[in-house]
This record gives sequence, C-alpha cells and structure tokens, in this order.
Amino acid sequence: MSIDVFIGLGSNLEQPDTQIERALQAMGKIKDSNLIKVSSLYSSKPMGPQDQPDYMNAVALLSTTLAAEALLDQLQHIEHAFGRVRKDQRWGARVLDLDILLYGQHVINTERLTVPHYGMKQREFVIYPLVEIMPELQLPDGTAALELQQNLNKNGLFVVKQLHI
Ligand code: 5RU
Ligand code: CA
Ligand code: CA
Repeated sequence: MSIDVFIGLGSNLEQPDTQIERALQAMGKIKDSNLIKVSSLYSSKPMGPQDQPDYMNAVALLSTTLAAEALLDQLQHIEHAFGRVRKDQRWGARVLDLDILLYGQHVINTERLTVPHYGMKQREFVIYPLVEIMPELQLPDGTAALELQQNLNKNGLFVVKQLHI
C-alpha cells in the first residue's frame, strides 16, 4: 500500500530555480516511490531571519511505500548531494531544503521527524502551493488546507513559472 506524501522544497542560494528543478529530478529517482504532482514554482519573502535572499518554493506529491524515516534518509541524501552545509545562523540561507510536510494522515513525533511539519499551517509558501495541487486536502487534525489558505496573506508570494515532473 502506498502513502501520499507532500514534500516542501525550498532554495535561496545558487540559482534557486535551477536547484528546485534538479531536486525534482532527483526526487523522481527515489526508490519505491513515484512523483505524482508538483506545484508551480513560487517566489517568496524570507520568513524567520530576513537578512537573506528571497526564496523559491514548491510542493510535490510523492507516492511511496517507504517508511517515513527511510524517506527522510533519501531526502537528506539529496540535500547533501546538492551541497547543503550547516551554517552558524539558525534558519539561514540554504541551497536546498526538502521537508516532509504530510505523510498520509500519519502523526509522527520522533527524534528525527515531526509530521505534520510543525510550521506549515502558518507558512504561505507551503499552504498556497499545497492547495494548488490538492485543494480538497485535509490535515490529520481535520483542518482544511483551503481554510488555512484563506487565513494567510500572500506576503509577496507569487508564481514564477510552471514546473514539470
Ligand atoms: C521562522 C519562520 C523560521 C518561518 C522559518 C523558508 C520559517 C523561509 C522558506 C521562505 C525559512 C524556517 N522563508 N524561511 N521560504 N525557510 N519564504 O523555505 F519558515 S527558515
Ligand atoms: Ca523548511
Ligand atoms: Ca528542513
């Protein structure tokens, strides 16, 4: 049985649009998984520390039979392959960030993984692309994604271009 997983992609260093497109290619090769759908590419103002470049963000739907932590291993491998390095500043600029937003309707709280992603309900750069690809989506707590979107300002968020799987 496969599980629908929503993954958030973010980049604000070294040609972010190219990083996101290449990350999607890499995600398409994850074992025991199929890339089903991807949102448009969005430009967004940095949340958290603001002394960093604007971000490119997108959300993808992956269907997988991998366990959540095995999928996390795959995503972290891709982040490292793209040259992501730990910097001093918390929430600072990065070449690539891949977050598991939702893993089916599962709620996960382990050392390595908090799902649903803890900040997603407040982040326009997550909720707008999520609603774009799955307008009928409900979170495990019963919240409708569309309802969250209606309560979120765009805060400068805009569509840059279409992405292709
Ligand atoms: C605090 C508030 C910290 C919101 C973070 C991204 C946050 C970002 C991203 C944009 C971060 C985590 N801003 N800020 N896109 N990641 N626009 O992917 F998100 S750091
Ligand atoms: Ca993130
Ligand atoms: Ca992350």
